[in-house]
Amino acid sequence: MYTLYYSPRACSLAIQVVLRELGQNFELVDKKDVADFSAINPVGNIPVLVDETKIMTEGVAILLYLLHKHSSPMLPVDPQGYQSAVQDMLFANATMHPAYSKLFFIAQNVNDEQVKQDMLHAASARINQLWQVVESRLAQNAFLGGEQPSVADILLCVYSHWGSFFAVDIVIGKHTRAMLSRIEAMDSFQRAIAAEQPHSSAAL
Ligand SMILES: N[C@@H](CCC(=O)N[C@@H](CS)C(=O)NCC(=O)O)C(=O)O
Repeated sequence: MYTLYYSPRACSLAIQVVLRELGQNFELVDKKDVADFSAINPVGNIPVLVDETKIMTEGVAILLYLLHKHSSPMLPVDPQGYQSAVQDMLFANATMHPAYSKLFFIAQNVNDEQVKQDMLHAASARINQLWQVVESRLAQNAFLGGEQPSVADILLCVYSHWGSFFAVDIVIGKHTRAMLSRIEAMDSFQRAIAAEQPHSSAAL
């Protein structure tokens, strides 16, 4: 039995989707309901996954742990397939996620409205450049990993919602929008979103 610490619609959503894809039971704990979250993760970030007594942080490390432990085809075992899957996960988690994180940082820390807007625009230009890279990858395949959803697609789908929190123009190409729609339609994704609602009675 796992415990997943999360915030609604944050990057922890991808961990929950993968837990569901792997058929695992888990308890969800909203970070805001924890009196002293720094005792769980001194960095202050979610996701945090607890497996029995083992406390795990950093999204990709958590995902790799789960995919290894439950022998998922979403993590190929052949060296080339493994490398590609991890590269795509890190593109999402270590390149796209930080690009979006800049929007949150600017919105929270820049007071001058014109400067804030200029910085948000610059940050969104970088995000759009990254979505173009995704778009060119998806010209041939339904998902980044091929014809089946990969963990990287799930991560990107979670991040793709964050642009709407800001007055920025995020441009996502048609192949990418089709991929994101397919991920959003997954039962695991829908159930994960429902379970994050306050006082949700959705079955975990
Ligand atoms: N490298 C970290 C980044 C995690 C991260 O930035 N999480 C954000 C939410 S998406 C966070 O916890 N922000 C602080 C907060 O929500 O209080 C990981 O992949 O786990």
